[in-house]
Parts: sequence; C-alpha cells; structure tokens
Amino acid sequence: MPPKQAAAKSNVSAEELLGHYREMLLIRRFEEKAGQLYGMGLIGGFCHLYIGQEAVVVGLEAAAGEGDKRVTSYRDHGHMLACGMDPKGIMAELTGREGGFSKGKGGSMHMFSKEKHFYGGHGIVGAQVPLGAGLAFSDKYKGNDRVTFAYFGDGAANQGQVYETYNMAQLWDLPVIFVIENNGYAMGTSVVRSTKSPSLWERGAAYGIKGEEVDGMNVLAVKEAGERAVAHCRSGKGPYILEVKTYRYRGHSMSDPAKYRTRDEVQKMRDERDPIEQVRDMLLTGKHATDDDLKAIDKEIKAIVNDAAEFSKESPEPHLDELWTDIYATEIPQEA
Ligand SMILES: Cc1ncc(C[n+]2csc(CCOP(=O)(O)OP(=O)(O)O)c2C)c(N)n1
Ligand SMILES: [Mg+2]
Repeated sequence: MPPKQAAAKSNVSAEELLGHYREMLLIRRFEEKAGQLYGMGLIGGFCHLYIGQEAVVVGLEAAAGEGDKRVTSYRDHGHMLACGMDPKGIMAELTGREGGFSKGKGGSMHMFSKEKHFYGGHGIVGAQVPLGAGLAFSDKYKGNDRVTFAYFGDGAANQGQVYETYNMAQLWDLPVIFVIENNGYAMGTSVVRSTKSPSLWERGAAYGIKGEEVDGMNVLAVKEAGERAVAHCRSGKGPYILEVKTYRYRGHSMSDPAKYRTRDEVQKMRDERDPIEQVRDMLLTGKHATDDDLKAIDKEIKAIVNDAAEFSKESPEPHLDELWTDIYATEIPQEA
C-alpha cells in the first residue's frame, strides 16, 4: 500500500508510531554501519544485513510479551536489536572482540542472550525451526503461557525439518509462531524459481495449523497479525504461521554478485514500500511529529550506532586462553 493510503487508515498514537520509527531506524543505521565496518576490514567472515526487513521484527516485538522467546537464522542483527540487546555487544561481536555477546568467538551468526530470551543466531538453514519448537515445548512443559517466535526464510521453508516440526508442534499444541520472512530470495534464487506453491503459509493446512499472509513492509499490519498469532498460541490452541512478505535491499551476504534481480526492482521497493518512510509519512501527515523532531531522533540513533562502532574497535581481542572455554556445557541450566 502506498504510504499515503497507509497513513489515512492509521489511528495509532504518536507515541506508538515514534517507537516503531525509532526502532526501525536503529536497525537500519546499525546495519549500514556494520556494512561500512565490513568494507574497512574490521568485520570478517559472514555478515548478512537486514536492511529493508525492519518492519517484520519491530512489528512482532511490539506484539510480544515479557518472557516470550525468539530464535532466528544468520540474518539476526535486527532481531537482537529489536529485543533490546545492547548495540555495543552486538557490534563488538561482529568485530570479534571480547566485549561481544559471545566474547568475540561467535561472530555475526552466533549470538545469544538469556536475559532477553534470544536463542540465536543459527547458520544452518532451517535448523532454528525445530529448536523453536523445543523452546515452546519447554514452556508448555513448565505450564507457563510464554510463546516462541521461530523466524525463517522462504528458502528455509523448503527444508524437510520444517514440516517434521509443523507436525509435532500441532500434535502437541506447542505455543510457537512460525514466522516465514519471505523476502523473495534465497541467496540468488527467487522464490518463484524454487516453488510452485502460491503461498508458503498455506502449507500449514496439511498439518491443521492456522496462519496468514502479512504485508511485511507495513509495521502496523505486522503488529496486528502478530497480536492474533500471540493470542492464538497463548490461549493454548497450538502453533500459528505468519508468512510475512518483505524485501531485502542489500545482497544476500557481503559477497553477492546481484545478478538475479534488477536495480530497478530494488529501487522501486525502496521508493514505494519502504517501511521506515511509511511510518515517517504517517508521523508527518498526521502531525504527530515535525521534521525537526524526526531529525532529533535521527541524531540520537546515529550517536548510539557510532558509540557501538567505537566500542567495537576499542574492545580488545579475546585472549588466546579463550580458545578452550565455552566449548562444552558443563552444567545443565535449571531455568532457561
Ligand atoms: C542446510 C544449509 N544449506 C545451505 C546453506 C547455504 N545457505 C545459506 S543462506 C541460504 C539461503 C536461505 O534463504 P532464505 O531461507 O530465504 O533466507 P534469507 O537469506 O533470504 O534470509 C543458503 C542456501 C546453509 N547455510 N545451510
Ligand atoms: Mg529469503
């Protein structure tokens, strides 16, 4: 939907819109900075940016409650920022430093926060899906009403383990929301080249799982669908599928020949559907904020990101002794 139409339909508060704006902008600016640091050789290994997909995770985090869990793939910086993990610790992990969330030993794809109930960060396509069902199983076993968000891509949606998980999750009524972030591509393969299914969420019907398709460029639509999914899971009705239609502006990872789509396709998406611009437009046309208010937020976000970048350069590299720590779990945590 063009931004103007979305603005006309919206009756949300200024506070809520400003919150979404701020959080999406933090992800965008953080990722841009990560891209720069990568270019400068300060980040090594794999690095997958989330630029363009910000509304997905910000909308769903707005629907989540205290103690809910999340697990995702390697395209994970946005998820970490949206659930409140410290940008400094994320950036320092990207640069492989001691102050990183995995003490500099995990990198972009392998960060965790028990405090924020963030369970990674996984490099094996689709592997986080059964892990998500396992997290939901633990909550059901404990008898609380927490839900788990298990995020995966359109490419991962063709993995066999996803369907084994659907079956068990529905069989055991597990409180897990399967979030398919359909950004149209799995590396260089467009979704129309990898499947003839017109929609990915409808595959859940084979297992009796309810779900829906969501406009992933519109943070309000994502939040609303997230609330339906959360209510379904929390009331004990079992899993739910959200196929969130989104788009990534950057390459799959930092090395991407970009030959599988045209520049025009990317530009058109940026011009017409950008999630941050949509909210910006709602804020301005609804007179919830002035240009100056938004400039002040931009400045504040830039400072947070610059501080994170500074920290990620100043934090020391891990000591060599750290090679031999955190390899095996030596005790089983009682509370997850
Ligand atoms: C089991 C496995 N197979 C292949 C790969 C290589 N690989 C990494 S990302 C990726 C594409 C996944 O695309 P999608 O699920 O759509 O997620 P997106 O990158 O678009 O977020 C592939 C094939 C891998 N990491 N793991
Ligand atoms: Mg994809």
